[in-house]
Amino acid sequence: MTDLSSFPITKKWPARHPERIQLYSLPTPNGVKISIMLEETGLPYEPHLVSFESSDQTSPEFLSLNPNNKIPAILDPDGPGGKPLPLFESGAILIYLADKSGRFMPQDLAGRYETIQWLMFQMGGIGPMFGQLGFFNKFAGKDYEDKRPRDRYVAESKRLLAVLNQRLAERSWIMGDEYTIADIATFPWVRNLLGFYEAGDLVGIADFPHVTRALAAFVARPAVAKGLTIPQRG
Ligand SMILES: N[C@@H](CCC(=O)N[C@@H](CS)C(=O)NCC(=O)O)C(=O)O
Repeated sequence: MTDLSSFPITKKWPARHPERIQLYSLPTPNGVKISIMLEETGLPYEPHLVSFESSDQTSPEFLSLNPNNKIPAILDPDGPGGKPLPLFESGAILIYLADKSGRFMPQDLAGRYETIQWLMFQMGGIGPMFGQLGFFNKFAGKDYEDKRPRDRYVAESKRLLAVLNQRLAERSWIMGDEYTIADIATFPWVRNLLGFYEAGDLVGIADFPHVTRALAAFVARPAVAKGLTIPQRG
């Protein structure tokens, strides 16, 4: 019987199925990357809701797994060498789950590095820039009189969308015919930009038809539809 009791996070979020991957998350664009990946691979997992309303992410139990107080995080009872592996940062978790399942990552080394390159493009570009645009367009930053910060993130988001649009002009997915973790990382953020952040017109999304076509194919996948709802909000 797997025992995860030495991990303090399991005191706040007890593992009912300790033999399964424990997911600590919330259905945000970073969180759903991992629930979608888990749904796509079929790896058994147990989701736990980390509520921002009750500041769960800054609790000592959560910080014991991720000192950076951000979701998503996982605890795999069956990590390398059969030992439990705690992991945070969605890009690292996606690579780990791709390696564990043998899915959604090209088998050849050049293809692997190219996929990681586009994953990093999302992690270092699309995620942080779209996130700032959301802040300045919809949340607290929208009341700032000085529109220069907002305009800076609009311009940068447009530039990133143009790069992605060009990449997708002659490919179904970021890596071509093969759907990979680069897509799983990227499209939740594009969806959020157009939906929750209400920034479609602001970035001129009509100028990026290959992006919207791939986004439509992404959200039509059953595993994506399911992953977008996990963990269920209380
Ligand atoms: N680079 C991190 C970013 C994670 C992140 O920003 N998570 C947000 C939700 S999308 C969060 O947990 N925010 C809570 C907080 O900042 O207190 C990753 O990709 O895992």
